[in-house]
Formats: sequence, C-alpha cells, structure tokens
Amino acid sequence: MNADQIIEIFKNKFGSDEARIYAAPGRINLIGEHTDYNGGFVFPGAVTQGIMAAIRANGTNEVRLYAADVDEYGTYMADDPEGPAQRHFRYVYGVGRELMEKGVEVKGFDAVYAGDVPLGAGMSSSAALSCCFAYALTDLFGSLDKFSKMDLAKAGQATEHKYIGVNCGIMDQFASMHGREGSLMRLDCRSGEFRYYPWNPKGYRLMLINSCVKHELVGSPYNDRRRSCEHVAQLAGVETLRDCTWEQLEAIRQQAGEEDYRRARYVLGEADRVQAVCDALERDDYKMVGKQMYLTHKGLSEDYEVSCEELDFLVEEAQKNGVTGARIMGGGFGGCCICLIEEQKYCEFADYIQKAYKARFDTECKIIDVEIGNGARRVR
Ligand code: GAF
Repeated sequence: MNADQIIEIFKNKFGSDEARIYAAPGRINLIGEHTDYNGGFVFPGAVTQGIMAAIRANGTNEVRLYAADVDEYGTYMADDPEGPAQRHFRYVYGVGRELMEKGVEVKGFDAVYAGDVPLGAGMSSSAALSCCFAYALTDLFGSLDKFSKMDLAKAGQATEHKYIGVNCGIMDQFASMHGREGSLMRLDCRSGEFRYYPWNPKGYRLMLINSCVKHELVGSPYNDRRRSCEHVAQLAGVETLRDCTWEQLEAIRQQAGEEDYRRARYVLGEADRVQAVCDALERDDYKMVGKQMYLTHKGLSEDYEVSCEELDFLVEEAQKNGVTGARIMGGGFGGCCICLIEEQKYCEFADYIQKAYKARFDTECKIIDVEIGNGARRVR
C-alpha cells in the first residue's frame, strides 16, 4: 500500500483527501532475544514493511478508524475510559490515552490505515501500528519537539502493557521509532543508550522465513517467561537478570526451581552471545555471528521453550544446508526464522526450504527479503 492508495481509500471513506500521511515500520532482530525486559542488550533494525496511516483531526471528540487490510470500521470517543473492544483498534486508542497522560491534547480524528508487515510473524506489526499513531497523534495534536523518540516508543510499550495485556520490553517500539536505512542498532535496554551499526555484510544476506504459524494464546506464555525472570532476579537480589552473574544463578538454582532456572540460564547466555556478536562484527566475522544465532535458537528452544516444531525444523534444515546462522526471531511460538546466509546460497536455499516445509507440514512458508529501513515518520 502506498500513500496514493491510502489517500484514495481515505477519500472514499471520509469524503476528503485532506489528510496527513504517516508510516512506521516493523523490525528484525539479529541477536538479543528476550533480553529487553531483563535490562540487557538487543540488536534490531527496522524493516521497509510497516503500517501507513492517513489521518486528519475532525474537530469533534470522536475517533473514526478504518483498518483497510481487514475491512473493519470502528468509532470511539477519544476520552472514553474503556475504549474499543477490537484488539487492533485498542493499539490506537491506548496510544492516544498514553499521549494524553503526557499532556498531548488528543481529540477526535479520522484515520485509514493499512500495512504490509505479516501478522503473527514476529516482525512486530503491533509496534508498527502503535508507533505510527504515537508519531501521528503527537504531530497532529501536540508537538514532536517536546518528545524524544524514546518517549513515543514508551507510549507504545505502555499501550501493550495496559491496553493489550502483554508485558513486553522496549525493543520493538524502540526499533520502530529509531530505525535508520541500512543500519542495525544496539540498544542497552537499561540505560536507553544506543548505537547505529551500518549493516553491510559483504557476501552475506539476511533472509526471513515466515513459518506462517502462530501458537501463542494472547500473550500469556510471554508474560509467564517474564515472571520467571523476575522471580530469579528477586532471588538473586538483583534488579534484573542483567546484573545476575553465573555464580549467583547457580547459588539460587534449588530455590528457583528447574524451570525458572533454565529460563534464567538462557537469558544469561544470551547476554554473552550479544557481546560475542558485537565483537565478531568488529572483525567482519560473520561465521561467528551465525554460530551465535544457532546457539540462541538452541537456548530459545530447549531452555526458554518458546520455539515449536515448525521453527525447529526450519533451523535444523538451515544448519544442514550450510546456512551461516538461523534462529527463531521475536517473542516465539511460531513466526519467522531469521537466517544469515551467503549471498550465493540465497536462491537455492529459498527454493529448497519452501519445498521441504511444504512436504513436512503440508503448509506453505514464505520467504521475506530483508531490507533495513527508516523509523516512524511523516510521509506527506
Ligand atoms: C516481543 C516483545 F514485544 C519484545 O519486547 C521482546 O521481548 C521480544 O518479544 C523478544 O525478544 O517481540
């Protein structure tokens, strides 16, 4: 969907083409999974796929929304204490409420939005939606100068917590707000400091394989993982697992119980892997980056238990076929496998894995080419 198409739909719905257009992207993450809410490091980049919205203030207090992809229309009052029931409209509503709390006088508006981030793929279509509206509503009813991108990212994160029920970390909204074409970002989720890493791996490419399955039930296994981490941190006497040493973890193993212990073991290991990847990138050592990705998958599958048969299959096949690195990406329970692959193997492996997946599960997986794009912005 491009700006002209979205304006055309806006005109049909609301009888005018006088609207501003905003966009915000989904994200990939090279390494550092489930580390954000543990105060650790993540390594995401924005993708070129995202959400685009046409929006205008309508001079009333009523919000009128049309989600073009699913052909759904809904209304609510901007200051309604409950908000709409439809999950995807709640992102827009929640972000509006969060901005109001920060002093933005959000009133009624008309909006049409659509996107090309596949839902349930672990590419964070939801952060794209909340960040697109966080940016748009601040620009429309307040002033972007008064807020940092991180402020807006936090409004998106709070929306997930309070209006959706997923106690996510900051990675997805951070990436959607701060993305920069051609660069990945390393974020310290405790301090909020980050650095851009130009992503130009000579001879290699990133590939996403969307398994097109999603097994998670409304965020509860995700929240459950987070609770385990907080439990272990509390036993170890640290604020987050970021500060927990291997010795401290071993000392409270019995008390923590085997399940929470293994989950924390994954998180501590992932912190080491992020560091190893940063070091490897300084030397352009992509074999080492790939090795860490496979280790992350093993941890996510065996210790953190957020993988599934389909993703384990994709990663195993990648390894068997000489792909440099592969792992499940994002929250887990389905979605995408991210692969680091030598350029010359890209097409052959893409072809192979689609056939192998179909033969094994009798369902299609989809190859998504990765291009690293920009963060939330006004398009026109
Ligand atoms: C989801 C969450 F939204 C992120 O905050 C992060 O925890 C991720 O899962 C796992 O790394 O995308």
